[in-house]
Amino acid sequence: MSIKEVLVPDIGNFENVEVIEIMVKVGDEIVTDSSLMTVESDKAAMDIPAPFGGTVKEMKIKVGDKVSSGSLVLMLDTSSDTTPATAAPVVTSFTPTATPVVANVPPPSHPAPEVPNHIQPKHRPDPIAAHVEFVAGKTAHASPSVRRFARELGADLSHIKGSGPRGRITKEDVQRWIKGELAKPKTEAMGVGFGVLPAAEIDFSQFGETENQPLSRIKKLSGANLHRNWVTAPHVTQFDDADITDLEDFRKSMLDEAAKRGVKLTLLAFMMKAVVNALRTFPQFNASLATDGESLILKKYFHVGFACDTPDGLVVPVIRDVNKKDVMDIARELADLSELARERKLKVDAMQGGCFTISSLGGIGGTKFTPIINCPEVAILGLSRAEMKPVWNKATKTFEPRLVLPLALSYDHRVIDGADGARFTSHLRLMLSDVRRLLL
Ligand code: CAO
Repeated sequence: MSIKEVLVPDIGNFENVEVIEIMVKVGDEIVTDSSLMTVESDKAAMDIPAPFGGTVKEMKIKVGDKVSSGSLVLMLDTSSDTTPATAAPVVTSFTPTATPVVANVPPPSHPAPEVPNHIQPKHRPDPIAAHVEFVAGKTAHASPSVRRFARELGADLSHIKGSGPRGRITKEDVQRWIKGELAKPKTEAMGVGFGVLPAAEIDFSQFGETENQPLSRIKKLSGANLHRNWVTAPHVTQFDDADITDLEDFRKSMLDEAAKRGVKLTLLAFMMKAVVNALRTFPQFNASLATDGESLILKKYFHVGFACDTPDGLVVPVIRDVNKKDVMDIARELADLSELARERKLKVDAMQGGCFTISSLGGIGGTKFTPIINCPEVAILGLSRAEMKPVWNKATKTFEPRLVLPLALSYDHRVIDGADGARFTSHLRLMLSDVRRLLL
């Protein structure tokens, strides 16, 4: 066994300063630079670090004691210490390993604190640091360990009222403050940032068997983008129903001819044409908000993306110049791009340059959903499953069975007003109900 004395290092002009916190107790295993205790004068608090590691054998001080340079702190058994000492461990005449530094330099508008001459105001991490924080003309006193604790939890000491001697902030004060902040209504926290709580870390295996399945690259990428789009663009979703009975009859009548040309003529190809017609009529939908938020960049081209479900996740291939293509060409391209996407052969440029996106879940099912805008586009159209429904015919005063397609238009409310959202879907309804207009 090798027992050594640990003394208070040279703390300059600080004489008879009070021990306000002790971080170790008999039996503790400590390493070089572990915080042993905090002393506080009427001007500053400072941490006293361990000059070397070992096992605490005996404490020679207690909270409230007054100490000066050279005071005996504790007895340490250093035989188990493997950590390098920060200075030669001369036990009886211990030389401090680091010069105490002022961690928080006051802003120029406030008077400089009186600090011992040899304490240089420079920023450096502990181990020995004087801690006086000048906030709005007053000092916030807290020991380095409390300060560290507050920093780890993101607590701002300038907002915390100390309940310790001379208004010193204690760990309990920090905990109380954090609890208070968490209990505040979320809207208040939304003032700065999003005030979102970190996700709770839960070990689900405590409830039953689990398996960890890594997310695909596409899922990780699209997830991050969807999250950003969801929180940055204020979404509104406008719902509408389009009568596509005649359109569907027409599509079916064209299926054989399309098949002869090697094309599967789907509803989505017609939707692309209807969307381009609506984009021409409402140019603010074919736009992106400039990054400074000061202007709208209107696009004179009509590239339309479509959400494509692949085994690896969602991708959005883009069909270029839809306005210059007929439904057969569009249908062919839709099939080709979907196949490439599902075979993971889609090139990056085939997913770039979109002006507007269509997300169709019609082939799968569901009555309604609210799509997330594919920013920097400003709107997206969701299609759900078309169904036969009784629709009132004003002329004949009867209900007629009609094929009704549910539309859901999500738009960025910074760019598009609610009235325009409703006009856009009404226009789509009109286009889709009259195939002649659509193909003009
Ligand atoms: N209502 C009723 N039936 C519909 C329909 C609708 N709105 N849309 C498509 N269908 C039918 C088609 O007519 C087709 O029927 P047949 O096989 O009898 O001809 C069947 O559903 C399958 O269509 P499809 O899905 O193969 O073709 P599509 O052109 O409609 O869609 C694509 C292509 C790529 C959009 C689709 O395959 C897909 O991936 N959809 C998922 C998109 C997605 O995940 N969106 C969610 C994004 S938000 O997370």
